[in-house]
Amino acid sequence: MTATPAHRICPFCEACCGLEVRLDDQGRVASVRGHDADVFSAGFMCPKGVALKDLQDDPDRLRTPLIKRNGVFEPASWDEAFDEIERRLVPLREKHGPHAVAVTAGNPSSHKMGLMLYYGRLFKAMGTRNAYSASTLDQMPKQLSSGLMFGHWLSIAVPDIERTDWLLVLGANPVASNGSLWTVPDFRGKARALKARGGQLVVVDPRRTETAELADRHLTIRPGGDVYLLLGMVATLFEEDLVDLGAAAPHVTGVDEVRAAVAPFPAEAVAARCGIEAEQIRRLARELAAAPRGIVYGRMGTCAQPFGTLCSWLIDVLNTLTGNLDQPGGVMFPRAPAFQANSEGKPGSGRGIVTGRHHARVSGAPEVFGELPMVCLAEEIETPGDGQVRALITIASNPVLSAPNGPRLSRAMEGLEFMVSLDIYLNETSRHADVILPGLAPLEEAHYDVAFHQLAYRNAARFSAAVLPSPAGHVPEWQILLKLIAIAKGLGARADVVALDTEMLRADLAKSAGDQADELLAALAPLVGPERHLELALRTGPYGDGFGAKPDGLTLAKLKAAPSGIDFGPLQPRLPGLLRTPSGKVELAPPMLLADLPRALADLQQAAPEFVIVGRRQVRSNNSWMHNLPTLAKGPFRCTALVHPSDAARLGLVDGGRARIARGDTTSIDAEVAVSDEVMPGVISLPHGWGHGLPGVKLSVAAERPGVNLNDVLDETLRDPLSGNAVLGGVAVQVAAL
Ligand SMILES: Nc1nc2c(c(=O)[nH]1)N[C@H]1C(S)=C(S)[C@@H](COP(=O)(O)OP(=O)(O)OC[C@H]3O[C@@H](n4cnc5c(=O)[nH]c(N)nc54)[C@H](O)[C@@H]3O)O[C@H]1N2
Ligand SMILES: Nc1nc2c(c(=O)[nH]1)N[C@H]1C(S)=C(S)[C@@H](COP(=O)(O)OP(=O)(O)OC[C@H]3O[C@@H](n4cnc5c(=O)[nH]c(N)nc54)[C@H](O)[C@@H]3O)O[C@H]1N2
Ligand code: SF4
Ligand SMILES: [Mo]
Repeated sequence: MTATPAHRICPFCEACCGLEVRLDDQGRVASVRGHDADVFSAGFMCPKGVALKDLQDDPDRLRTPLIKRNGVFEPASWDEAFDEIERRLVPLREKHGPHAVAVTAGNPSSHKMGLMLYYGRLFKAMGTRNAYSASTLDQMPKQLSSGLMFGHWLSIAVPDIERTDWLLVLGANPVASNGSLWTVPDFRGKARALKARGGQLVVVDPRRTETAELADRHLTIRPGGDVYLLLGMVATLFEEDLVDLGAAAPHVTGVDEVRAAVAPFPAEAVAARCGIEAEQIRRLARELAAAPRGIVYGRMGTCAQPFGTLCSWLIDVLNTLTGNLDQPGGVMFPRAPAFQANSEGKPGSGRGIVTGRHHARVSGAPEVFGELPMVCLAEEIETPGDGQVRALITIASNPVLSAPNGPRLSRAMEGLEFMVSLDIYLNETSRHADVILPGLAPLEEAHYDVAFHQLAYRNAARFSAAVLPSPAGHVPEWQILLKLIAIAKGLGARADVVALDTEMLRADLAKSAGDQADELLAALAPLVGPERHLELALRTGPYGDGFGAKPDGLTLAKLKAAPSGIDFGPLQPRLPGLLRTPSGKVELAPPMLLADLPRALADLQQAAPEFVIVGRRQVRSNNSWMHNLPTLAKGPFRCTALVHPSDAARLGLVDGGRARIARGDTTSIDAEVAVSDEVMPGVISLPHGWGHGLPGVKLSVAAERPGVNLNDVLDETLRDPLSGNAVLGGVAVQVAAL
């Protein structure tokens, strides 16, 4: 075993734990553990981090490109694969135009530096309106509400958990998920510290989750009821004269509009619909207002529902109205060392954001943050006519399992003229591809977390060098993306992509730095690719050396010399400099959101569905793709449907038996039942990302216990109309014993 461990930021979830990797004498991974000295995660890790070893060693992980010939995948050289793509994609684009090629980017795209820094460039080079990502299965509502309120899609306020006194967690399960839109390794430890100093943790969730187990109080809520709970809380603040904006007051506009808008939603009017008594709703509002420092935090459960954007907005309205916006112990804006878009440009105001610059051809859904809703992809492929999608490029994306109505997407993909998957597995989605291009394993590449330091509980920077050498000739993902960019630009599959990268950067710099572009480019030499972007971002970032202007400032070399990372301290208030709204204020009452309230009021008059399904994240699982790693796959079967004992009795379901879960007459799945009062009556809970039993998939470990795909019974016609986000919970189903 090697004496000195290597350090690697875990690429699997948003917590970004610093890990310590030891190799054996043959250069194979011997052990993975938490890196105690890591300035950000202090030794914390979860079982998934250990699975880095399994991922490295997984014989099913693809090591060479595959080309499908006569329906059979054959290994191919990189040149053959890129040539094939050029041969088939170029004429297709010439004939049908750029919108005929759709591109999807999935979750791991934000966890690998090479993908994160280049997939947006591919979207742009393709010039297609058919750009899709996991964002519209996930967090687009929060990005939209934050963009409207603060002026930038990435100005997301995160809980300052270490200094708060009261934390309401709504529709999130950070003990299992390790946090989302909130980079917070060891949530459990931080929650315990909150309680130890006399603070309170309150959880609102249809299920008594691992996080609820830790809470001082757990309230169950009817799935989809959050918008009403939140409106009732905001209304209570006004009715009971509890509004006090504190230090943010001079920077906020729209308080009176919010007061008027929430008046039709007093706690008593919304209580039945969310299944929380009016007195409890009022109590939550009072406690938040009374806490010296308090926070409302919401995540997947509040985003992936028909009123996702309203929920996301109301959460920040509550934080703002109680003086907890941009204050220690409230929700605050990180200032990441690199790539933090809202640290760039003129501080204090900007252009704000817009949506609907174009619309989906079939549904008319508005473009949001440059993307169309993932739930619209299938119909864009199926529906003939001008602008029909005929080719697809998936980047670390498995929508057949991760998007509602996977079977429909599968059928649509079969009808494509051409499909390319950048993926490390032959799985439920990539099996439909004509060419699969595998990325390097995480340990074979350097990493800086581009995305998640922008959402972190504390300001810090870490860099991981590659732990293992990359196999000879393997093209790294940033170069794969550049190859596709070269093909899109007509430069051909054999283009020198490193030179292309330099030319693209030179063009960017000419826009941002004018005359100094060449000088900057020279200063960045000899770096290329992602590390060159990183060096530029660090040095021009908020802690950077400004290329010599601040000699003590940060450079990539300094970061590399600090294997445990560099800490920049707790979050600091950033108003008003952070704002990029045209008004230069926090827009508490964006017209687009107020205009959506009548829809909520109309829905309030409807009866809630009797029996609904929700998802369930589990510690040993990560979305759709880690069930092939033995260390995670072992143990009890986890793709079980939780039902409350009262529902089980009513429906004749027994623990360990099977249930048919159906939506209407056409779609159903059969799942193993686990009877438990963990879930509230009227709700069935099934994890997502399973269903590996499809033909043509090469996942030998996952295939042993494939589970069923929750998304097979979800409804792709449901979405939050503002953000386009899919509805992944609270969907009405019929359940029967088998
Ligand atoms: N019902 C329901 N559905 C959900 C959710 C839910 O809560 N309920 N959650 C949603 C959310 S939040 C998200 S983010 C999405 C996630 O859904 P997706 O964005 O589809 O992401 P994953 O399911 O993680 O699949 C990742 C894909 O990337 C591949 N991959 C893994 N590592 C690499 C790599 O290093 N390089 C490349 N090129 N490929 C790689 C995997 O093999 C897999 O094909 O699922 C969504 N779907
Ligand atoms: N172990 C593990 N970690 C992960 C992932 C994983 O798959 N496995 N995925 C990663 C990804 S991509 C993401 S986006 C994050 C997500 O991180 P979180 O949002 O923290 O994770 P979820 O478990 O989806 O939490 C959603 C919670 O909402 C509840 N819920 C469902 N419907 C409703 C509702 O209508 N109202 C309310 N109030 N609650 C509701 C569910 O019971 C669940 O407990 O996790 C990340 N981390
Ligand atoms: S919590 Fe997330 S980042 Fe940390 S070890 Fe687990 S998967 Fe990796
Ligand atoms: Mo996600």
